[in-house]
Amino acid sequence: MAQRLTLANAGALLPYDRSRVTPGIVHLGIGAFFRSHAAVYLDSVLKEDPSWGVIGASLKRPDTRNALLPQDFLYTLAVRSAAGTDTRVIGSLLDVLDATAQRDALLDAMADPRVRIVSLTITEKGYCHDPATGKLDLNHPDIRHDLAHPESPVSAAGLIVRALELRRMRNVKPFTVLCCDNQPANGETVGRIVTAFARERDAALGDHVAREVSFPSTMVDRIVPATTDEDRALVREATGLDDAWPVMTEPFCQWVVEDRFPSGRPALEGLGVEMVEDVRPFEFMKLRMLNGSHSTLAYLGYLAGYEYVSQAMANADYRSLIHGLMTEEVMATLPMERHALTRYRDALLERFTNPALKHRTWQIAMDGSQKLPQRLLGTIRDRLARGLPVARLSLGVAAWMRYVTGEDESGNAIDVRDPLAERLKAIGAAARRNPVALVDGLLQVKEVFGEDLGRNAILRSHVSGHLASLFDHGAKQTVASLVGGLPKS
Ligand code: CS2
Repeated sequence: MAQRLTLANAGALLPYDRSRVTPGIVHLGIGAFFRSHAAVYLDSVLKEDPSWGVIGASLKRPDTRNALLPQDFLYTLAVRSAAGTDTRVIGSLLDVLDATAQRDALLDAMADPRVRIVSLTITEKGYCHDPATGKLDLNHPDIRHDLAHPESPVSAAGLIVRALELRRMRNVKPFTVLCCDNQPANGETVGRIVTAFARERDAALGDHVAREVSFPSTMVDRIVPATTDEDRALVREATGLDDAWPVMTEPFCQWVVEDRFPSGRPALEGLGVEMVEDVRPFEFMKLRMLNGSHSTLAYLGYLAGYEYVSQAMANADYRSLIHGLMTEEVMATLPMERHALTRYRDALLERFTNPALKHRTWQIAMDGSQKLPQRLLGTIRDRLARGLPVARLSLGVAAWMRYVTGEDESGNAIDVRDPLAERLKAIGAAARRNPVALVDGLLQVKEVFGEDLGRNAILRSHVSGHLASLFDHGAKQTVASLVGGLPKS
């Protein structure tokens, strides 16, 4: 039996004295992504400045706290590629709170004057908003709860506003809110949501948030598959220590951040973080190129029986579809120079192919109703407005529709995880594999398609054509026929 990873046996591997590290950031949504991304940059800052330790929080589940508490919140970062696996112990996490059981401790940490940033990776659905418009959903059960019980909030917006209120009462400057989720203009989006929530509570509090709190936007990028038991065994083998929750990732890592931190920030620029004035062009590029391709690969890949992204990419037709999707359909909607986009595309194709990364198509397929608007539909909207074709993008949308019916190509149930899953499945059941009925039903889901796309005849005709093929011939053949019939990109 290997020993458990702890400060006693691995603390010496850290380039700083962990006992001197103090909290500067509270992070909401302490999943594998944050632990492979921002927490790693912060780990590199601590030698110079130990005031930027992190207190993490899970909003819904105790599992991360339970896994990391016995190992002093240390964990292993395992970077994987065809060349092998590199491991590193990360010590920037000082504590993980389970918000369901430790809400007051979490609010205290967020109100602590030493804390100058509250960052978030709570996934798209954590914002309790309408994904098509980006506005706070006042009917969301968590928001209703938090408006009725503002002192014991359960949503991220409720926690942030309560903590800002406590700071205001105690004369402590507000923290900066740093959104690290894949949303368009993510700072602006979370700013809009948090401010709207504060205004619902109290006009003066709303004004305070609107005036005093900074919400810089960020673009975050690193592919992080969910950790498996096989990964745990691999890490044990590599390090000789037992780690209940290591994180597995790729060599690539990118963080672009708008430099608006009135309460201070860690010195990230020396670590490769790009500090910019406006993150929007980067955000669009990433959401449309990377995440748009990812979702397309996830639905078409899952339907074809590919468990991992790299397996779908090994199918030449799928690879050609994704190459064409980016080159012919996405790139023209982005403001960057063509050669920069071509390089970005080539790097993505290589990242998706990384065979050491076991990135499940099912994992990416999750929460499609929250992801589609910014990943595929914005691009489609832009192209339709300019009269440009959307053959490949609309196949991604059709594959999502086929997927959310909840039944795969062999008639087996698909475990569809999505806040709208029940509604989507019911629309699928009513349509009974009739492609036009299915498209018509799902285009009415306004949270996804908005008013405009729901009524768009061109999109409707493309998507129903693809769906007919997906039902009749399956995903592999549909992809093959589409790429076979289009000019090579
Ligand atoms: C993926 C992303 O799960 C998903 O939906 O598309 O998490 C993706 O891996 C990251 O955005 C990469 O930075």
